[in-house]
Amino acid sequence: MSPSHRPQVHVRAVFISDIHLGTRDCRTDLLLDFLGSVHADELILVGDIVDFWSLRRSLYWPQSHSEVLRAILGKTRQGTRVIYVPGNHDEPLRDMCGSHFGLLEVQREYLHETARGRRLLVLHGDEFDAVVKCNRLLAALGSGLYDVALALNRALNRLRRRCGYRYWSLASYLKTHIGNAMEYVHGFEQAAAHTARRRGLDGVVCGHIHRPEIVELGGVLYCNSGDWVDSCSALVERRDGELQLWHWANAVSGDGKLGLALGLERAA
Ligand SMILES: [Mn+2]
Repeated sequence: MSPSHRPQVHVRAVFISDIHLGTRDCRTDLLLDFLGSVHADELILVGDIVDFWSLRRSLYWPQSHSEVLRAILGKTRQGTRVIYVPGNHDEPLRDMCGSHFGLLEVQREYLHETARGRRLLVLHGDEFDAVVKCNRLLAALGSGLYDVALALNRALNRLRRRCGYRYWSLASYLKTHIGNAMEYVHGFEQAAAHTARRRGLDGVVCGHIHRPEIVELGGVLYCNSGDWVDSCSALVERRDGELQLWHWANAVSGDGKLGLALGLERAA
């Protein structure tokens, strides 16, 4: 069935980040499937949607990347309010913060209130890099390794797909199994939670580190919507105000699709 003719799950809000359109790593197939399956009152783009850095190095823009932008803009025609919070890879758009284009608006950061009255600060998260990456050498080493891991991941998954196995992320495996990467993640989460706490809010929603999460940290909620390179995840607020992480690679591989459609999946 084409996405436009499929019944959609209706949710209150969808947060997605780190799509990285303009790179080869972006999983547009899964993202288009997700966007076609979900109707949200609000769609909040939490940065690194278009990767201007990568586009500046080399122009890579297949048809499917235009289709993603069209699907997002198409949401506004279905009455979805779209809020675009640019990240560091789509930094040029930060000049447009405060602009409105019909139901699409660009914001430097955004305050989202859930149906249960939780007030969440939404920002991409590169704001915390200065705090977290005090060791510049480690940061440089880390991003170099990350590129190698992504390339390996791509090759491995091509092979796995050909052999009929389901998508598996080497990058996220490495990130949870390397001590320094975990230290970075921990530092990032603490910095984000601290910011929400200091502003007297109930929580924070970010992207940037490509690591989906919902966790309570020192009295505030830390949420990360993940990415569409590895984890292919979205943070979703259901109509009853419950926040969940939806992992779309698992959902389409067959073992979670029905549960997602019925809204029966457990909270993350
Ligand atoms: Mn980023």
